[in-house]
Amino acid sequence: MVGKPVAEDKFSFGLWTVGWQARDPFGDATRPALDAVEAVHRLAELGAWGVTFHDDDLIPFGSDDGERSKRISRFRAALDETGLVVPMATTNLFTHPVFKDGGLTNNDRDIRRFALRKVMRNMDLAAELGATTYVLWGGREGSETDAAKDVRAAMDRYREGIDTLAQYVIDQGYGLRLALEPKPNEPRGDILLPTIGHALAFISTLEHHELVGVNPEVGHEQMAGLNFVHGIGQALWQGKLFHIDLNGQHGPRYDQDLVFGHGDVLSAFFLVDLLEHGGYDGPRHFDYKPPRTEDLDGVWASAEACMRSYLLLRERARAFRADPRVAEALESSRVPELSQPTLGEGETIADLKADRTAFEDFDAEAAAARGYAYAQLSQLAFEHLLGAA
Ligand SMILES: [Mn+2]
Repeated sequence: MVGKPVAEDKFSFGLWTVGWQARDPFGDATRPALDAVEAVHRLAELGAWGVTFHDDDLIPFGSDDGERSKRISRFRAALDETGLVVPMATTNLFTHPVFKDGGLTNNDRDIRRFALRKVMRNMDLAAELGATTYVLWGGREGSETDAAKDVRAAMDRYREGIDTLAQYVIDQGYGLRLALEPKPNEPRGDILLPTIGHALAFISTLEHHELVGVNPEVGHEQMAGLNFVHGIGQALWQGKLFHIDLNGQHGPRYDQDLVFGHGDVLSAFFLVDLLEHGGYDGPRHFDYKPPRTEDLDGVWASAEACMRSYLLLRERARAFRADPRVAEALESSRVPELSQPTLGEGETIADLKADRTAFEDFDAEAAAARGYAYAQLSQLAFEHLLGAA
């Protein structure tokens, strides 16, 4: 049985998740606006540890300085009262019509400069509130026609933008790392840096690449038909999993932002197993949308469901790892053997070429006949997931 979430679980939610009023391209809002202070209190009561925000979630676009400081003070007071932390913050470079062609890669130079300033201003607030990760989701960085965007120039500007922001963090002495969030499409027809792989390749070209990692979202990779667990595995391997957005998705279609686990549940099981046993100790951040059908009670039920789904999957993953039959099955599948280097210690290429057992005397037919026993291993995982093992 799993208990109530505790701070050590590091569950965090975006203000825009529980605060989503459920406006979609076809329909109006189905829920009233939710006050950020109320959100902080309710999340704390449910056992969340952290809250995250876009600048405009907290301070409406265009607010004057007085309004701005009033909103920040109220938010701060709610954090102090509840003990909730702000592990991450991000910028809204997509809602206002000025960003209809993007922020950092907009064809209009003055809009790119405005976007940089908007990010910097919210980085100041993020640092002030103790955040350690700054997410950049370039939802409007992209195009609907390939005639509109010189992708090579756009990548130059994207790099210039991220390099400038990383330099700003260094100059200000902020304890922030930047995390890029890939998404293949929606709202743009095609979005730049569409997958974890694209983002990792881009990051390797940055001046301050050590300060920049990724914030992958379950549904975003699954929209592209990709294996999220493999993407997270590679991000971890490259030391680039700075943050993660957990939610649910049913394969390639619009971005569903379902409750965590309420999509591809088998993938969610292996994801939690990887996060828990793969050395990730960052926030377990939920970036989902309470279904449009729900009233406010349903909003809180869905937030609770995200955390409970994670805890249930964590319990199942732990049972899977602790089961001696699983250890045996992993051995039968030679999973641990993959951790053994292919060349021996000190072995040279000449040694490999001289090793007749590696090639000339290698019995490919016999090796090809070996079964991997993955069917048995896979079923054990499935049974643990269902609590049947
Ligand atoms: Mn999403």
